Amino acid sequence: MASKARFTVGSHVWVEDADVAWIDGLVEEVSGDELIINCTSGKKISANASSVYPKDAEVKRCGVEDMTRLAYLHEPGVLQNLKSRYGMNEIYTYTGNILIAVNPFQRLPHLYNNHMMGIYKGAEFGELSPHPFAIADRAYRLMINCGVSQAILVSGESGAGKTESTKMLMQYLAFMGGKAESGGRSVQQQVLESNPVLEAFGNAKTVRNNNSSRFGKFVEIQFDQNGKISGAAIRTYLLERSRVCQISDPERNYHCFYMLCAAPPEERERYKLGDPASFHYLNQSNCIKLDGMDDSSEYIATRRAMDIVGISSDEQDAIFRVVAAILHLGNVEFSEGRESDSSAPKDDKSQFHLQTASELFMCDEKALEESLCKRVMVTRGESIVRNLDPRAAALSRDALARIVYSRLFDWLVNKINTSIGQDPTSKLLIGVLDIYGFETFKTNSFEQFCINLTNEKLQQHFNQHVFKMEQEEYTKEEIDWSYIQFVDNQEILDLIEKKPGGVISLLDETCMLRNSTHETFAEKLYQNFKSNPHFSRPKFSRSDFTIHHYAGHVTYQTDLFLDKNIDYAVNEHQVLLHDSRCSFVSSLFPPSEESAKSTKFTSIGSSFKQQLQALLETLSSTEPHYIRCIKPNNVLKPAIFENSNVLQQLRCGGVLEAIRISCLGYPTRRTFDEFVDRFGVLLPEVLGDSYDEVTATSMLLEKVNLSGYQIGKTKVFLRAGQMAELDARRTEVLSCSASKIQRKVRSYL
Ligand code: AD9
Ligand code: MG
Repeated sequence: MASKARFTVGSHVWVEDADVAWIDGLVEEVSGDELIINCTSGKKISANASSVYPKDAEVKRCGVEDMTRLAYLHEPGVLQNLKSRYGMNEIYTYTGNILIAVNPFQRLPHLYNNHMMGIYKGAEFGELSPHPFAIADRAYRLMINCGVSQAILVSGESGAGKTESTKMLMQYLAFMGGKAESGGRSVQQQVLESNPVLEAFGNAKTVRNNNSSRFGKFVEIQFDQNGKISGAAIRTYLLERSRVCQISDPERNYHCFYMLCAAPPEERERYKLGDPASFHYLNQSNCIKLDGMDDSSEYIATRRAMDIVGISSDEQDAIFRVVAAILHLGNVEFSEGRESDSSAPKDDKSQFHLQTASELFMCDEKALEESLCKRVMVTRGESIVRNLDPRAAALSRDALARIVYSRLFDWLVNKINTSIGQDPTSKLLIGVLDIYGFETFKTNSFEQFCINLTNEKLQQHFNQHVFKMEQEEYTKEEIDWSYIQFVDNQEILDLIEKKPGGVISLLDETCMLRNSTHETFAEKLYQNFKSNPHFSRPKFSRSDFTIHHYAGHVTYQTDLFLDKNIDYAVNEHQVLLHDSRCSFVSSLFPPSEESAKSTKFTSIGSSFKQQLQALLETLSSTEPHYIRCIKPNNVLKPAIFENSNVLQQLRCGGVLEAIRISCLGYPTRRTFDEFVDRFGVLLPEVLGDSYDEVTATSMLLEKVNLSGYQIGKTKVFLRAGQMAELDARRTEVLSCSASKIQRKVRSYL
């Protein structure tokens, strides 16, 4: 967004500042392109006009509800608007049809009660303050009136408020589409109660969010012809498996583990559970308790939610038995066995936990031990049993814990889906997507790679849509828009997912080759993408690679890419649990064709890519709506708004890109009325009744010698910078007449 504005002495401006991103002030001197700016903070800054933006001196302190109402649609203007609104607890703002939600980090219950839902019901979009209910209402109405399926895409970084917003959307849709049923479990209730169940098993405390969803989710709510909810389907994406066995301080494992340790005494006894800090999978971090979360009441609430979504009490018992078994499994340690390079449970304590785990899994204790400490290798039709050393046995134990947990999670999702039921006749649906935002950390691994691929794809979808909406507005106003260039990130997507030849394909190829390492993988990437402008090899690195994503450059560490991409249940584990006397456990490990060959490889990257493809296909058949969640600070506290942090998120969420696309066209739109009101001083004769609004507007624009603008049917459309040009003229005229008046006053004195 290059600044094209003309500045004069007295112009209100924004100028870049290293500390707070943008700082406002008045132009004091102009010499060519160099400006001296007297900032409101007291600083005097000299800056080139190209890094200075005009500031709308007339904008109200409370800001505007829709960014497109800003006279200047640029970074500092957008930021200032969000900030002043946030200061007044106005956490929602529109940018056209996009809702920006800034996390308040405090409960604002008056915003979300039934009374509020009633107010938003059927209200014209834009008539009431920006709100997720307004987005849900518009989606619902469009679906009913136009018979088109809708999708609401919620995005933002971890802790920004996606899941909270998603829950509000679902609450509103249940309110609109609920059937008045007496007794029993209504579909809408089941849909709502699926949230606490999935959160218990899929959410955890992280450094970024005390209730972080460790999976992506797309909830598809189906409606019948009368607009009533008739079914629902939940799709989940990439649960973070590593957390089950490995956590770092001060994070926690999945909530369900702590809940179960705080269950009523008889249940704890049944599962031989005690202090959570006595379990290896939980005590790797010092954080056991969470402020504001009572694990024992959460346990009861989760059980109740499970009842509602249709999980029988037998099934619930089996689920928690498996959760407990995983905790015990984690406490089995290994030491050197009798034979060299073999392993065995380290001591009585480990033996006890092994035995308890086998009881809870309802499998044979000896078989469990063998599945952890031995591997069967099949070479040329012959099976050879190989011992695992203590380190390898511990890895095998963790692999078992991870696969059981991820199968358990998938089971829950499937169960909820079958229990709520699908409506095969439904042609109308509203999908709500709550999926991880763009991530870039100090070290970025396979998870960040998949997450950023998701965002790259959603960004493409977003750009296409924003572009389309712009076009529609121009068509409606019957103005010419043909020269807007479309920006696309297809090349980055090709780099990642093209088959063959993209990063994922090359990763799969490497995984299938014997003796390959992350270094051979990295080498392959370097060779293939030497001249790709979206790829680079960091200096001095032997195995890292950098992708130039739309939201910035991210360097990935390949070390664990191969391991993390390979998805299979070790044959010994598969056989062991399939043979469990508990039908629930056995059903988590159905026999599969692959299980015969011990390590048949399926690629997580490729299957994730396919899942994303399917998601985008669904999305493309819907009318999308966007909510961009913003986390205003990293200390998770109310009333702190960090400029640079917010800007970075606006960039990653594509908000600035949307604004950029809009700036390529006609970012400023004013009804003729408003326009003549503001700029009438430039040509006072248009202020009377002699001219109609359209003529008055055209006369004003001619007077200032602007070109390239468009006169629509109800509005005037200005190119970027033209509003500033008009304002500069206005400032001149006003200050000129002010000094004339002063001179007159002085002459009277
Ligand atoms: V993550 O990617 O799953 O780690 P989310 O989902 O974006 O993340 P979440 O919705 O869980 O974030 O919000 C984080 C916390 O912010 C919540 O636990 C609330 O304490 C807080 N929050 C978010 N939105 C609101 C709100 N509208 N009102 C009050 C909120 N508190
Ligand atoms: Mg979440």
